[in-house]
Amino acid sequence: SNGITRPKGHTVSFHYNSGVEDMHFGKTHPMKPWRLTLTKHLVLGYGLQYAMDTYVAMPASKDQVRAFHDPDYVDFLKEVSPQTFRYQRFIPPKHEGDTVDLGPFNLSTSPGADCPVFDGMSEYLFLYTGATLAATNQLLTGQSDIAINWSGGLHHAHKSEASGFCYINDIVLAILDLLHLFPRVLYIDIDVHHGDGVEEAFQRQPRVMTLSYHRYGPYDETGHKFFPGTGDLADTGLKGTIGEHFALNVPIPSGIDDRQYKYLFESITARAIDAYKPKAIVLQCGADSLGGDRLGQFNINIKQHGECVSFVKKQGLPLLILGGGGYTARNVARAWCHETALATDNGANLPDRIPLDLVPRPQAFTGRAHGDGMLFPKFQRDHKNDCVEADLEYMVKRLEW
Ligand code: ZL4
Ligand code: CA
Ligand code: ZN
Repeated sequence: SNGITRPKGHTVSFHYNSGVEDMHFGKTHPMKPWRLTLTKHLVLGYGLQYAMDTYVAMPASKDQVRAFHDPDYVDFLKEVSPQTFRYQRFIPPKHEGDTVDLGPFNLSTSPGADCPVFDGMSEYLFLYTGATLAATNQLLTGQSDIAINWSGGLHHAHKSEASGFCYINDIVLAILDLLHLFPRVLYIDIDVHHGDGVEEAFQRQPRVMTLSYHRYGPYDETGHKFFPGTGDLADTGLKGTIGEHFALNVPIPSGIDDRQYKYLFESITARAIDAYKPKAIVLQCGADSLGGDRLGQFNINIKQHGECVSFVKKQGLPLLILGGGGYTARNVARAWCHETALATDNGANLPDRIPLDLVPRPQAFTGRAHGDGMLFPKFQRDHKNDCVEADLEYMVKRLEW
């Protein structure tokens, strides 16, 4: 036996469609759907499918996506391809030093674009969204207590605009569905980037509290603001509306370590849950907050990233677990596999090495290609730690109410 068991007292479901894997945003674009292949193979390699219900996701329908997004934008996303994409109007670059030509809806076929139009893009978008909506439905029907979609969590997409590698905001769609049943939903975002799209969508809505932890500072080493440049401590929802005070932001300097992150995350999250008393939680688990990430600037280890998931799970509320960023693929797969194990109470059952006799065959799968099974790597490239302890303490104090 592999030692993997089903959790006692709760049901976990895993939602995925391998159709998302074959996509390429472009040769050197940091977003690699291939990381999802690695994650899937690690999860299967350890036998975690035996601990949960696994579902092949269907693509979302246009109607489902229209619950948040502009109908014209939805039509465009459904139809567009690199062959048919045209620059319909000139839109000046949004950021200084930005050389790419942008087309409609912040999309582009230029190689430097954050949100390129690529082959198979439409299929990819509606598949990751479909998986999130299927996971959400499991929570709504009570068939799952925890539902997981590692291909979702695309928190930057706006109502009628793509942004930061995100085209459809599956998180907003999920929360809108959850609001049909749950009076209050808490959204927690541990991606290294600010969850701006989700915050914006619910900035007037007291029934959703958004809480994002993210890299934030006046300027980074290159003289630019860390993307997307929003999420100040003082931003707490749209002033003058009933949504004010229902957005929380935890802006963090570069290089934060496990101990400091644990202190911030656990004290602030606990106070938010205590005060808000949510009836369901959506957790975006962006893995770009790990040390050694190609785009991130934190020094968090997989162990601490996973402890955030365990801390939220411990609250015993219906929980939707989503992916997000993560640009050093082997670490993304290690983290999300580890967190799948935590969700199913198998955290202690994963050996350091993948038991190779459990690897699905036939398969050109080796331990090496999919990470060496080392769950808690020591990261090589550390970021300079700019965290002033007094500032962290101040943030916790300020966010208490
Ligand atoms: C790339 O190498 O900060 C895109 C994007 C494409 C291919 C070759 C082109 C080289 C890094 C990023 C030129 C790249 C110029 N290629 C990219 C202001 C920017 C405009 C675009 O994790 N240039 C924009 C978005 C962020 C900006 C982060 C995080 C998503 C999430 C959830 C989104 N955008 C400056 C950068 C490359 C590229 C290399 C890149 N883009 C890094 N950071 C950004 O929160 C999924
Ligand atoms: Ca975040
Ligand atoms: Zn990110």
